Amino acid sequence: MLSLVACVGEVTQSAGGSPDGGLKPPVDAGLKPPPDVGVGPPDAPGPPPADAPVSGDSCGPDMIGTPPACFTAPPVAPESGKQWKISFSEEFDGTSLDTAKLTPCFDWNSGGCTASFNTGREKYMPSQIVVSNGTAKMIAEPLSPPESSSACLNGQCTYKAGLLSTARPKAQSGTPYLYTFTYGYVEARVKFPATQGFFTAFWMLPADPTYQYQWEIDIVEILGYDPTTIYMTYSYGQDRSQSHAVNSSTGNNGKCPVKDYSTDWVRLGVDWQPDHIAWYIDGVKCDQFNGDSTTIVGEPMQIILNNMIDNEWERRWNVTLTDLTQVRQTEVDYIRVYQQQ
Ligand SMILES: [Ca+2]
Repeated sequence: MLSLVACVGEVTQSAGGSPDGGLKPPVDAGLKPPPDVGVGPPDAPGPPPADAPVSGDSCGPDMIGTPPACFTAPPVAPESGKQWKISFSEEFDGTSLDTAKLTPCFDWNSGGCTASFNTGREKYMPSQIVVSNGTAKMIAEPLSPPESSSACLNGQCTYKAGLLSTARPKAQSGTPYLYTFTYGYVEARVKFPATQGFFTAFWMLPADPTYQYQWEIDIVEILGYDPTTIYMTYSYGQDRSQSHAVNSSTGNNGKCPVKDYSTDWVRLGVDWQPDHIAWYIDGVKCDQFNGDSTTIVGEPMQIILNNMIDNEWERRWNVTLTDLTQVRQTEVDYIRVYQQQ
């Protein structure tokens, strides 16, 4: 289990039902812009080929939306009589973070933008999010001088890192969540760093200001030393005391391939519905947890994508940084939520 320590007060959260608890996001040094799988093309230069329709009213196969706003369809068909609709989409097409959609701070951000958890090395800072060329870069790099904090390893934050979430930008001021949803398919397309000590997490918690989280959906948790194992976990029940882990061990991704996912862009998604939660990597279904209203969370959730450095899980497994000067980034092409209507 993960211990989340807020900057303010000693709000301890168990953030992870994973067998080892580790929650945290990565950084990747990917330097080339990704082909964007989703949104339609920018202004088309020049006329279309003679045999192409001058104007289309359809996004084409395996896509949803209305041109030019076309998005890759979820890897699962909607229920009979329903359609997938985009409910949330951040494509990072601008030149800076759109703070109306995402905040670079944790939900539990009283006392500053950043609270860390798992007592890793990282302090989250807005400066560590860079948006350009259609992607967001979440940059993890040494923090100099270090800053004292009970939320960091040995009381000292020695790294600064990036986080993106749909949480409340300023919890103390009572600002609302930027976005929450109940049921749907959520997906991010990312490139994460395969470097020992860096950790990438894409996950969801209830949008509950009391912090009394009963549920947690870990879409993925990735330890940088092993880019082939993508941990997928659902925690539920009283205080998240019960869990369903897709992975039985390292080198196991349920029904999804075990391979180095850090070498290219990867689509990471979860389909959360009233009677099941299913995990997908690059559109391939890895596993499904079946349940009902007593075991499947039915309240609004927030989305979090973040990096950790030498978190508790990595320390326990002795897979921590080998070089305290390393700079890595996790790159994000988009974060989307689709819902059935
Ligand atoms: Ca993009």
